[in-house]
Amino acid sequence: MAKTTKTRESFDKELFKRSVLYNIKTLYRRTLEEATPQQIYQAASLAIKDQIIDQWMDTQKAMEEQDPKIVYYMSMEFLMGRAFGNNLINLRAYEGVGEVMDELGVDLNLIEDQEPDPALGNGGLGRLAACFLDSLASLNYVAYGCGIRYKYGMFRQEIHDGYQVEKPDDWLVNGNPFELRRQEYAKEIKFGGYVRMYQDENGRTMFKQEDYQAVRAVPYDLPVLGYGNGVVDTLRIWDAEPINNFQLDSFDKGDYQKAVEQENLAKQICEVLYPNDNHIAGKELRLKQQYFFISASVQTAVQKYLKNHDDIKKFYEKNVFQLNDTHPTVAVAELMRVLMDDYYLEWDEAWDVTTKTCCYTNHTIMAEALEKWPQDLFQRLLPRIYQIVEEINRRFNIEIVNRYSNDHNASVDEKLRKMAILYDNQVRMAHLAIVGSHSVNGVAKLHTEILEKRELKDFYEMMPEKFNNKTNGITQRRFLMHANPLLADWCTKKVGDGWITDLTVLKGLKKTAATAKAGKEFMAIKKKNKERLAKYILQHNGIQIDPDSIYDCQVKRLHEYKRQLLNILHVIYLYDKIKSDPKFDMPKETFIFGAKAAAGYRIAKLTIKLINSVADVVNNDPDVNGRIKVVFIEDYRVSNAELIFAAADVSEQISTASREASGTGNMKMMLNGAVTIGTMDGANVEIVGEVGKDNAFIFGMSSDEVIEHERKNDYDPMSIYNSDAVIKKTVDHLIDGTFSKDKELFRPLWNSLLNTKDTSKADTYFILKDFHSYAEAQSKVRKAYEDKAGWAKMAMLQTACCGKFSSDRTIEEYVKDIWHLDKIKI
Ligand code: 26W
Repeated sequence: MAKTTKTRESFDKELFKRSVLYNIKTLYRRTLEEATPQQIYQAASLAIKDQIIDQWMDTQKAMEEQDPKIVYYMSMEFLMGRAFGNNLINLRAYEGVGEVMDELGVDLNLIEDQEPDPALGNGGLGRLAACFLDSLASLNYVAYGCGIRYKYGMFRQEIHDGYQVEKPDDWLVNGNPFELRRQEYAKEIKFGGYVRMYQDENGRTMFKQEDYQAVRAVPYDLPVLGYGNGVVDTLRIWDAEPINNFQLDSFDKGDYQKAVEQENLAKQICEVLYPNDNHIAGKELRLKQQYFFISASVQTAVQKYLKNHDDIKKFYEKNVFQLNDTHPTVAVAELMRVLMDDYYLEWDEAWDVTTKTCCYTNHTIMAEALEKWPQDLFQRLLPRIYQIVEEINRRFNIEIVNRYSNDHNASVDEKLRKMAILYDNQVRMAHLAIVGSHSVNGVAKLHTEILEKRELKDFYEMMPEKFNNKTNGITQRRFLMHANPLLADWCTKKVGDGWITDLTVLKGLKKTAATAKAGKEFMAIKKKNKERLAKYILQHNGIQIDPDSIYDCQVKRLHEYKRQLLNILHVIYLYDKIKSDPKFDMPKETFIFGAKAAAGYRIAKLTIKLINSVADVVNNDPDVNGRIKVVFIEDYRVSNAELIFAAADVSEQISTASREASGTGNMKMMLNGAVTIGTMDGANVEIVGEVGKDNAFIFGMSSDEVIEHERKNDYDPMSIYNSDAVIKKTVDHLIDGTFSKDKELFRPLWNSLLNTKDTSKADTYFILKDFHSYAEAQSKVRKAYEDKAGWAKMAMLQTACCGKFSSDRTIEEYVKDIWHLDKIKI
């Protein structure tokens, strides 16, 4: 750790050391020698927090003086990952703290490992939110992340006999040293009851929710540090508490039942993150979670604004709400409610403010992820909000009628059917989000195109001005500086440290990439990172892998559309090749998987079992002779992801074209010098655009081809199976006992490819169709890897060309096109 993490001059090592020792003493009545690593971690965190608080207060002061516009990033998920190391990096104190720990005889890595991963998110959408906060603070913007303080985050995954077992993620057992409870900002949130209408003394019609159940929303603030700029933004996550503690006399008043109910409601709301990714469960509790954190956040934003502004009609000039997918969409109606019921705006005035404040990002086209709520449930839980949604819908329907009744090319009925917010006894959240926002964006060029041309075509035609693309990005501070300090230092040595705040600086490496010497250095670093991962895998999985083998990595949520099954079928195919031709020559290759499956997703869980079963057979077959190895890394999460990205040679991005909205793991691997094998899907398209098609291994159908097959409904995997002996043999290994004594065990996977009962449900993700093209791309990868110098050059080019994929670039685009924020000066 040399140049890159060089500590700022103002960091006072002696003061920090004293502070750690003092904290150990006052918190635990212990000396350093007596303290556990967890206690040292807590003590060191508090010492860091002390420094953060000063900057946090300075940021608040600057905000009050400069009155910049603020973005509220509203999201049910923030997959922050560990804060300790990241805070040290952004404080520019990582190296200094490392030295202090050395002097104390403490291993900094061991201390970092004491922190549980805050995993308040499922996958891509939640991690994107975390990268965005890092970039916002680093670029001097004032931002609030608004979310939920789940007691249990994403479950911990254990593998028992090859199967996923979910264990609760009790991330708060030892407390969270970085958080601040702000009970003075608590808000009341109301559910249920009915709406009473009456005239007030000024003759205004008023709407009042009565006979409701209430909970108290209490915010906890987490600091979000900008890199080296003294800015500290806030992630505000809400916890639920009972409104009034159990009062004995409520029993006498006949309120006993209600008191119990309210208490239970408060206990439930923030209990656990829904572990579904790209699939709705449609549970009432989830809608409660949504309204809970949105109502609290909207009330807060309005009150904060009115502290130093008097015209609520100009709220949008100083505030913008970004809705992270449809999950926070009740914000549209909640803001309307607050503006009308609490601040007496007329409908049109409130609507003007609301639509100018709200913006919506779509993150998926997967039909099963589209949020729709049963109308009666929505109405029962949120009676006033429902009234407002009804009125938004009524007015929007009139707009549709006005717009299309004289249009001979359009049928008004069809437009209403396709676009109404309330339809078929459902509340369609995406439609509410689009109608209530002034900006609708997709997360990669291809994805936005698909939204405009297909998924949201009618909306695009009616309001094209709202639509725009914002290709996702990732933060280089976490995914290069923290994840891969060796490579970070190497980059700094070659092109200076400007890349830390401007990733395009890395394009300076292109010249470097041409030299053999640089290639050797680059691959030597890769090797070190591969050894680090091998050590982790040996410790956690008990499997020995060879750091000289190709590390082929697919780490992401387990989902059929992401096609982990295609990957493992290809391994099975290679295994067959080796078995039938003992001399089959290939470079050693390790296939690394990491993935959590939603707890109720049967096929996904069975895929995990299959990967582990294939690993058992392949890894222990003497005929294989170490040529291929398969590893499933347990409990994939941000902290071990960092180790994997740094060590990857090959980045598997093999979703069925059109299905992966963007992907961000693809960018993290690229940044660390992994070469992509992938389909032309999501941001892969743009990755190829940057690195050039000769420096990526692209295969499979295009998104147009996929969509065309679906339209014509003419894909027949059975005919492929019957006419292609290789595919038949490979697929039949699922049911011939090769990987399980119970031949029926993997039958559901076989059926998912070749559903004989309902052919329209066979191989919906085109695995067999893309199989040969994938196998061929894999064989090209092996060939390319054998040319050591050529590979080194290609790997370096990945790092050199990934400037576009910094979340700093993404955030600047949001600011310029949508948010129009002001930078603050500290
Ligand atoms: C209601 C259940 C549910 C939960 C999560 C539905 C949908 C989601 C997310 C929108 C799924 C998600 O994380 N999507 C991913 O978003 C990333 C960030 O934009 C993209 O890079 C991924 O391609 C996309 O799958």
